Amino acid sequence: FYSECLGGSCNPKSPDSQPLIAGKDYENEIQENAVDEIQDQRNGVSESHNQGVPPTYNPSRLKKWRPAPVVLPVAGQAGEKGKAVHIPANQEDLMKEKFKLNQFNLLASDMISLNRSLQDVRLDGCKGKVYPRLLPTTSIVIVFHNEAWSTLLRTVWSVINRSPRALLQEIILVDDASERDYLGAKLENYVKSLPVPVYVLRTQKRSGLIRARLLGAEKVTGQVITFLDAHCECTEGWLEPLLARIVQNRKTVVCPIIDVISDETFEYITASDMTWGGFNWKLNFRWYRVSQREMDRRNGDRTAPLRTPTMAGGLFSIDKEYFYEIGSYDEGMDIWGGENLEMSFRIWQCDGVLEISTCSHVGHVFRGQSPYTFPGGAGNIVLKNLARVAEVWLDEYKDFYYATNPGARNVAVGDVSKRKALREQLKCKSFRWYLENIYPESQMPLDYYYLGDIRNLETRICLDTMSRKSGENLGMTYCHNLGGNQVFAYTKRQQIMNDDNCLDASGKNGPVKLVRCHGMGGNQAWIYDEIDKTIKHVNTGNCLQKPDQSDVNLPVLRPCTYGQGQQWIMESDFKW
Ligand code: LR7
Ligand code: MN
Repeated sequence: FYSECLGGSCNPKSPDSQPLIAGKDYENEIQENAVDEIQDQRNGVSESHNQGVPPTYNPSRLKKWRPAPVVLPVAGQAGEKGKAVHIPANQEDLMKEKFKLNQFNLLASDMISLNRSLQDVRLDGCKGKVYPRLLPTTSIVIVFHNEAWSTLLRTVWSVINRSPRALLQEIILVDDASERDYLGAKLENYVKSLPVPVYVLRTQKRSGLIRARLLGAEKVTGQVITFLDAHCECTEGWLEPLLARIVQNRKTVVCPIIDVISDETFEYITASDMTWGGFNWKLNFRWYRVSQREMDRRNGDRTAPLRTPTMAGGLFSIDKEYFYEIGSYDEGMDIWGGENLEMSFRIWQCDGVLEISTCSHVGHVFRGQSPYTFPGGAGNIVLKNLARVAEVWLDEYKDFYYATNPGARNVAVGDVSKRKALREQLKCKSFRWYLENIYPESQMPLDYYYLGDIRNLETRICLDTMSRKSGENLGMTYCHNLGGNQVFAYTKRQQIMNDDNCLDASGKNGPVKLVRCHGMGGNQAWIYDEIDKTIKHVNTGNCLQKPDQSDVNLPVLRPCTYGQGQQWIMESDFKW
């Protein structure tokens, strides 16, 4: 069932062969009473996002499965059970040298078995869950550019080792014009020896992960497409909960919890189940704490699937037909970035559901820096991809994107007419609807009076975040009219915010800090008086005032005098 080690690439101490699944392979078995089973599965499923009955699978296409066997640790082998690997001092130079190749500790990765064991990191409540006996098959699509051998093949082996065999249709590797020899013939030969069908496709030229995934998706013969990055490790029971959600509603797109594989030690570190995906004004994907609203919707059950406003993008399962129905990916996006938000907004706005299954855990090597080139420049490519997202999906809220990313106004977004037509054709809802219904906790304010710079009447200088982080002081500098750090929204909830930070004061005389917006008023509530032009802090009753002589860049809070030093202009004529 499992093949021998090949090509010298498997460590003799940790055989690349795993114990066989005893008994029968259910691969080709189709249940005759499948219809009844599906009906059973649907009972108790009342939480359709859509009105009425959720669209479900054609039951005759589902397969009976049994869990994959547990991968046992190998004594004496580095990194087993997900433990950290420490490099001896005398190999530190080599380690540093190798780190540069992929921006992770390649020396450590190469010491770990391709089949390393991991802990069962699931919540206890997950371990006892019973999933439908019939589930769809899935094809795994993994795209890569210059990926390391050990991380790529460990991803592949972790899929093979921890997926029910009957559900694993095939693994499709898409090489996006890598320049490393071992990813050529050696890889093709190696995969031939694997116990499941694994194919290697190649883009003709560097295409970026979005178009590479589209190429891979075209070849999928399973019913569900599961995308993974090329440096992942799937844990026990990762697949079943993903597929089970899709069976209940084929318009559900499901992500696992993405655990952290340390880029320094390759330690497997469990991520929080209380985190979901959001985004800031710059349209950077960000992890935020799950809202109380969503916890309540799940009746506090942390093992229940979590509705997430956005996804990280690399790891998810989607019904293949639905993938195309809903517009696959935007082919106009290059290299890296933005496609995850594009897909998240599209799913929610066009009547789908995006979830994190908190019972499914897959590790991913998070790294500090990208190891590869971005032909055309990383900044421009990402700005362009995100501008396409903003143009097609954000409606009037695209102003926030352009306001905080002055550079984005100068990039050529290309032709977005096809994507706009898709949005029309699918009769998708507005971004406002999304903010109101799916993401009320968003950092983009639903209603606001003003978006622009805030200028002191006396000194004519502008409030400025100075690129400071949450918890640091608000600053001021000369007005540059470009937005960015000088753009603020005055919201209906009385916040004055830049991106996800709000002006916040806790003492009578300040200082005024930038603090992550909490949306609860308190120290973050301000009243702008259009006649007096004062910005009054609600809690202290004091007014925002130009900086004292002592620190010319630090606005202060003082008793209101209504003088010019306390008057602020919220007027600008930027063209976002
Ligand atoms: O030109 C390229 N061609 C490729 O094939 C550039 C990249 N790639 C491959 C690359 O080899 C890798 O397998 O694409 C995959 C993703 O690139 P990474 O791993 O360098 O980037 P990342 O992990 O930061 O990517 C995250 O954001 C991307 C935005 O475009 C994608 O959505 C990735 O899939 C996504 N990864 C995850 O969601 C894992 C969790 C990270 C987070 C948060
Ligand atoms: Mn990645």
